[in-house]
Amino acid sequence: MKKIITYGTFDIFHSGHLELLKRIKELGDYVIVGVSTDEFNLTEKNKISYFPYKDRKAIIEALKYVDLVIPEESWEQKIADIKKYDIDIFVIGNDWETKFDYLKDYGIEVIYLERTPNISTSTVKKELKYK
Ligand code: C2G
Repeated sequence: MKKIITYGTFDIFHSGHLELLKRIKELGDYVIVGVSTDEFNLTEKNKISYFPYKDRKAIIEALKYVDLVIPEESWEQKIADIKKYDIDIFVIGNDWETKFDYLKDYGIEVIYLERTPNISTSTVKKELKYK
């Protein structure tokens, strides 16, 4: 069974997120998503999500492409997660191209998938005039 992991905030869930998770599922059998906690967003990504962690988690858990959701609480947890969940592939959008190449040192594949063009949470927020 090929196990895949990815991480993200997934705030104001949109088709770009869905397309990513759909393509991730096509790469393997079991998909784990680390959803960034509100604390991690604030302290490490300097962003406040519109929806709180529990709601963002519930949406991702409901997707047929996702098998397990875990909290993303630190940048460093990826290595422990790869070992804990016996991960084969790490996948993320190519806005992160090269940033996670170091994970190859832990015997896994690292794949960057093309971001879906013309949609982003920040644009949605701007268009809805959300500060
Ligand atoms: N994404 C995409 N296409 C878009 C928007 C987002 O493919 N139009 C992808 C991103 O590349 C990412 C995932 O959807 O792989 C989640 O996006 P974000 O919630 O913005 O995640 P981010 O803030 O980049 O957090 O440790 C990794 C970080 O937690 C990633």
